Amino acid sequence: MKVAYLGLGIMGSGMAANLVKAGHEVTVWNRTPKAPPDGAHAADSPRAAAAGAEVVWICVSDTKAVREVLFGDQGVEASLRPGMTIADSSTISPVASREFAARVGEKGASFVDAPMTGSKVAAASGQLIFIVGGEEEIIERLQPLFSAMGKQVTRMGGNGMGLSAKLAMNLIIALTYEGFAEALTLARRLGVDAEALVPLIQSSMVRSGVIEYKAPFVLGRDFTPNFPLRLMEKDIKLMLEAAEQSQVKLPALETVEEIYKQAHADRDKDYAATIKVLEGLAGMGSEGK
Ligand code: NA7
Repeated sequence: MKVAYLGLGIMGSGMAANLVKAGHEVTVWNRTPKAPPDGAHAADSPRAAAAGAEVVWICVSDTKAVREVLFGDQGVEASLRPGMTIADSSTISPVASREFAARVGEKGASFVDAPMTGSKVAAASGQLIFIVGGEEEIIERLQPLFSAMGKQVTRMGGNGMGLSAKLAMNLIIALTYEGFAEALTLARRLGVDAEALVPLIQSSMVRSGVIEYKAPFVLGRDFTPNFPLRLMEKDIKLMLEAAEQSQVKLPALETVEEIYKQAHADRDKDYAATIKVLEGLAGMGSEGK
């Protein structure tokens, strides 16, 4: 398929490269000029990348960025044609996403929200899980692209429903990691050997994929961003905004948001670095001891 891929960040670079590897004709654009993946063309604006594309795939930071890429001065909108499809893998507001779908629809183009779960490693290895909202027939047409980038596609309903489900999933990730970080901090303060605690956790009913993935990085004090803290903080804001709109109270998440605010200096590190706030409050040193 002829695809425009917009946004070559941590996730987008691997995803675009996998589309090329699967034989699709890919034109990429990134706000800060960047070398395209081998075999892809580069365009100098979203509008130029989208010209002539059957599908425009977006993966940028936040709601504002998606709005700019779609409807800004050099946005995709000017290149929209009936029959074109926009797939957005950015984690943004479900309400805004539905608004974007409606505006794109006025030009006869289709829109699906296709956020994903999986790390930088899953993006690079084509093992993402897509959580999708939009018309079934359109999602079916995108199947060759989903297969190139991921291992699973789950449709959650109409426009915005992929994002709504994704926010719920990330809520669990944020709280699970916070639970692990608090437990580890307390255990260390009590003199428990962290290297022995992690296998114990993973052999019991407390085990979790989040802990399995994050524990080696935390024990190795490696906070290189797989999922940057600033993006999880953005997602927490989206969850709390969605909760307010639907009269839901999320007291634990409100508390976790405070930890993220205190971790501001580490915003470009992995969200696992929020453990440093807890260690600081416990009077522990920079090595978590
Ligand atoms: P990264 O690695 O922070 O990459 C973000 C991308 O978004 C990167 O290409 C940015 O371009 C781009 N960006 C940011 N702001 C804008 C604006 N205003 N206009 C155009 N492009 C912009 O994020 P990830 O790849 O980890 O994650 C992407 C999404 O998937 C995010 O919603 C996650 O929550 C899930 P830059 O290189 O800075 O010029």
